[in-house]
Amino acid sequence: MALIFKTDIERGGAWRAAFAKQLPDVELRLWPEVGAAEEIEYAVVWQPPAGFLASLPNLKAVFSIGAGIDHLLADPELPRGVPIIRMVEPGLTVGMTQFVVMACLMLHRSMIDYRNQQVAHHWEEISQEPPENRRIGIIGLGHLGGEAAKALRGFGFPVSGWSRSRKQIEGVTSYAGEEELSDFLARTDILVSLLPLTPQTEDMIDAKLLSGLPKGASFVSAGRGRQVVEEDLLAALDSGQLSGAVLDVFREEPLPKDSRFWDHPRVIVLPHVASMTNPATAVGSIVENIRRIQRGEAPLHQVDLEKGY
Ligand code: NDP
Ligand code: OXD
Repeated sequence: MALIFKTDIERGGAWRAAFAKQLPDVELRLWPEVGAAEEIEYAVVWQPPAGFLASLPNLKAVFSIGAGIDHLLADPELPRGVPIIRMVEPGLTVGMTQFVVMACLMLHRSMIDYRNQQVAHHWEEISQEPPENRRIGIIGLGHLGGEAAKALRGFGFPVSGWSRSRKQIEGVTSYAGEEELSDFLARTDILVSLLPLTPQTEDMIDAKLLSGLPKGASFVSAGRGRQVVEEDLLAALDSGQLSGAVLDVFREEPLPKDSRFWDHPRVIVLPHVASMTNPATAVGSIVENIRRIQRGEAPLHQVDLEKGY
């Protein structure tokens, strides 16, 4: 029995060490050293080449190294009968909570204005709203969104979230479904996107959605770039409908050198680093699922291919 993993070269060593410790009975192979394809039962991958997974005839599960699985669905030959498991692991969750808290605090505490003042060598105090006047809304109140929401509550912000199904998170107002989207937007001063990329969420953050926010609201983009109509976002920033944005994901990555986002005075650009899977903590989640599969039990966090996440 073998497990193949495909990750960036720098982190390959960390993955191998963590697997060797926790999964001694399984032979580890680091892509592109595939060896005998029929021996591979598990694949742990990020952006595998199209057709690679289909070339493994005895695959029992595919583990995404990231929370998003759009990189797998992009493969037209993805074997549909094999369970796809998205990444849910403590390191990735903590990292995203930190990122969302950091971005919301930067927007709440006028850090974009202070950065611009620093560039201009300008010293001026900006009046500060208390947290209870800054309503934060998380679009995509799933695993990562829910944990971030709880942390934001701790700072005294009124927090709400929007998802397909209703959530019960103490102190967090849950809005669900298309019919509640406009009410959710109307009470949101900082919108945080943590949606997965699906046909329904692609291009969802457009001029119409942004115009549903109160004038001067701000935006944190940490889901996927293709959810955002970038021209509409720029227009909202130019007109003052949005007062600022912290952007971690883009339609094209790396962000092209000539993108207007780089020099926009109301924008902070980050190179898709909101959170990363930590091999040391992720391997435990993968091993737990392999053991479940070996016992004939259903794996945790299996992707629903109909829903696309
Ligand atoms: P989950 O599947 O736990 O959460 C997704 C949430 O989005 C769910 O609440 C779901 O609703 C909601 N949702 C999906 N489609 C719709 C829709 N059409 N309308 C309304 N709500 C919808 O995923 P995670 O929280 O683990 O991850 C979310 C995303 O974050 C990932 O898919 C990835 O794209 C992104 N990500 C980005 C990172 C970065 O570094 N920038 C790092 C990690 C993740 P419901 O609960 O009702 O099903
Ligand atoms: C993820 C990511 O989906 O890093 O985990 O974007």
